[in-house]
Amino acid sequence: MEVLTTKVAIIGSGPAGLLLGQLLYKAGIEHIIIEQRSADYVSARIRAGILEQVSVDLLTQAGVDQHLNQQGLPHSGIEILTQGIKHRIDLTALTQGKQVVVYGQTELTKDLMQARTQAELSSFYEAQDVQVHGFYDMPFVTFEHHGIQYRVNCDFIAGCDGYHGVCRASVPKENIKTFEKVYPFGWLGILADVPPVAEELIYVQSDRGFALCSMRSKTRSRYYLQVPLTDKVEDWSDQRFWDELSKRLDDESRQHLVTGPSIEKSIAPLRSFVTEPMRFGKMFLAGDAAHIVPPTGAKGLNLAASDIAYLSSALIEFYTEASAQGIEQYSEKCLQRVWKAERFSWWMTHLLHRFENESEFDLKIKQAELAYVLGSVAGQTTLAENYVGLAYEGKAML
Ligand code: FAS
Ligand code: PHB
Repeated sequence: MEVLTTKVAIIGSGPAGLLLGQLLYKAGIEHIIIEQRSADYVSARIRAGILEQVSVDLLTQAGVDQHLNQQGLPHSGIEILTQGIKHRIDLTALTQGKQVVVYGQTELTKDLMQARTQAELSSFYEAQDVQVHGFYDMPFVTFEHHGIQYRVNCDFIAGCDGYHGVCRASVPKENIKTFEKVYPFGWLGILADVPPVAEELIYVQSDRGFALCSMRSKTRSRYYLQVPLTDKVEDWSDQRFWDELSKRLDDESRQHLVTGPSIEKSIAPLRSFVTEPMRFGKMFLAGDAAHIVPPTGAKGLNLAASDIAYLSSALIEFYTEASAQGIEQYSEKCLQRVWKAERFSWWMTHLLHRFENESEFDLKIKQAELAYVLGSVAGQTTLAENYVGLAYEGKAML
């Protein structure tokens, strides 16, 4: 058994784990990342695409914004298509100058991994049988790597291991409460090297179901269709995808739609999920390990970033100012922002998707709600300020 010692053991090398590692490194705080998958697998995952301004600011603070500044696409508005008509939400005008940046999570992960390699920081990829122990008093992590058993003694464990990770699962049931809503449909996503159908994202509410027209660059597009949970990705040829997307679009967008072979196609289930609290003694949960949102509000990756803003700030404060205030407040501060993002993501999903058991009355009310939001400055403002990202509560990294 190889025994290692560090200050913070980070479980998971997704955006949350990598960003925490980068911020701790910048503050000179020793840590290790332990990841079950290979580095190639992690860096190839295709997921989110929208960064809130506060997330961009945090990445700048972490010193990994060079590629983002060159390749990221600032967007000052989004379109909502309903009943054949597109309504632009002027995000920047409605939020006193804020915007979002279109930048793929895949690129962000590569930027963080590259920074980590350049700094020659300690990461264990393809770690097997990762287990967390003693997190209420003397934390340590065990795992196997290339046939060698390891034990990592640490001051703190950061559970950045996603929804299916080991950290949350290791908390005694009596110490944790979870809240969950599973949606009766999924998102079929396609990535294709074709120019986007429009300059800005189009969120589509149609009788045939939700669709989303997004992008990764001016030559690479990302599209989603709401599909029944019973669908399998092999049920969907590229042609069937393009035909269905086209049916959900308005005439103008349909004419501009450029189709082509998919380079990735997958179906993601949709759920709302929150863990309370997010700290268990000397173990913290951050990102998808603690919460999941339906991607309709583009909040998943951004919530991981805000958790890490609080957690990195708390750990830096602990080691540089010998203060445990940030640590004590971590869970409460994160959950205030998490629940507001959960609400917004639930609201956008409810408003824009078709639900099987909706009555005609339900549909009329939903249409009236959407008409009010799109037709009122107050309604548009509430959508805009949530979409660009609410301010961080209290002291965070920024
Ligand atoms: P992640 O899940 O990204 O990373 C967790 C890491 O921990 C993984 O690398 C995993 O291999 C590792 N791990 C798990 N168990 C482990 C163990 N026992 N030991 C060691 N390592 C372990 N968000 C959006 O905003 N927009 C989107 O369009 C969008 N699409 C998505 C599509 C899919 C299919 C999924 C699953 C999520 C999507 N999300 C989207 C949300 C996504 O972007 C997450 O919010 C983001 O990846 C969160 O990052 P992490 O918290 O780091 O979790
Ligand atoms: C994406 O580009 O992957 C994306 C954009 C906005 C969303 C969800 C996903 O709300």
